[in-house]
Amino acid sequence: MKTNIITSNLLNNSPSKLLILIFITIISSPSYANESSSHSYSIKEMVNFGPGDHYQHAMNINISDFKKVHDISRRATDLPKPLTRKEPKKVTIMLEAVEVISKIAPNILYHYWTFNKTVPGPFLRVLENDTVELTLFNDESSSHAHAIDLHAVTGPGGGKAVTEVEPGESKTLTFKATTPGLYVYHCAAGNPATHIANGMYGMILVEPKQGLAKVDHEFYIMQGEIYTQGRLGKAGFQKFNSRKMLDERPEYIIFNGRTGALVKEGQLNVKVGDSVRLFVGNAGVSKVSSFHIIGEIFDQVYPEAALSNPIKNIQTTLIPAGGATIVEFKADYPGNYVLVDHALARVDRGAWGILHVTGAKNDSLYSGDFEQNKDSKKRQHKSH
Ligand SMILES: [Cu+2]
Repeated sequence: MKTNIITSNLLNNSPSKLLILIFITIISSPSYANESSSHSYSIKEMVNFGPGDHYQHAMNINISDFKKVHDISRRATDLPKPLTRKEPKKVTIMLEAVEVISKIAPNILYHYWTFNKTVPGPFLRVLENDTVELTLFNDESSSHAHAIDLHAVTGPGGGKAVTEVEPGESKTLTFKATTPGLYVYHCAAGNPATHIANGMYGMILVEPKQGLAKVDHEFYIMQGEIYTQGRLGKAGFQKFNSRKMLDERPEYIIFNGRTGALVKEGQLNVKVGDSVRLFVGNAGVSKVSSFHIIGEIFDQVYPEAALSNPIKNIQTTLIPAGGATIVEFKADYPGNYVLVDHALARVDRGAWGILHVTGAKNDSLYSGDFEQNKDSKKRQHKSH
């Protein structure tokens, strides 16, 4: 590693820096795949060509300095009702940047950075042409400055340029919500990727003047990634690993902040015959999501959450990193339907949830012997 430091210093003035760096990386690349060698390199040796130093975020924090949050996830049902007014007005929004300790999974703790102590942050809902006055306060206990970039904003940094706040400070952004759609917002202070990976994201819906069609249920879902020092499932407090983030290798890919957030008490409950609308965002910070519900066809999808051109009868829809989609369908048959990113190995990293449908069966739509199917599975397992 010493050679690596010396050579890196020499390289700073060399025109062929990049080529030599690639060579050095190949011959001396530390392996984080092996847990025991994860400290074989100094994180500060990592090169950075962008604004904000990602490696400065692998810090030693004192867990007791931060608030504890029992459940980091924001419920999928936790969003404002459709707006009833038709005229734009001035809307005031307060958001708090708060760093907390909470659980990725039982026994796995993480230092989350949040808007309002949940992941995702609050679902914001305004009307086309509203003037939004958004104040961001950064809690005194924060280890970093924070800021907000809303994709619904036209202007420098999407709001970041006027909202970067040190711990204990607050600042206000005023913007006009000119364009209907569903937009991601996220922290953009320092090294934005790090702030997003740590949980600072949410969505804002700018409703069109005429509103959206009435449905029986609306839900709020956001996919995110967590880059922990320990491998998937490793218990205890897990530090952020910026090297894994640079390599785009998250250990956890999750819906609504943690594993299991949309399961059991967090599941989406509807009845046969109900119309359903999902607002689904992808915080990234690296992966594109292939959003799908197993056993359901989306009647209508607003690709990339633009409200202009919905398309019909879609199986799986793409959600870019830092993008969103709106899907609508009717629940036709009772049972459990699994929400996934159809890059299906990600299910094992946490990217799944349950849509639970109750009501009468319709044999003409679907039939078979559920019980017998279970038995035959058991037999198969025995024979192995
Ligand atoms: Cu931040």
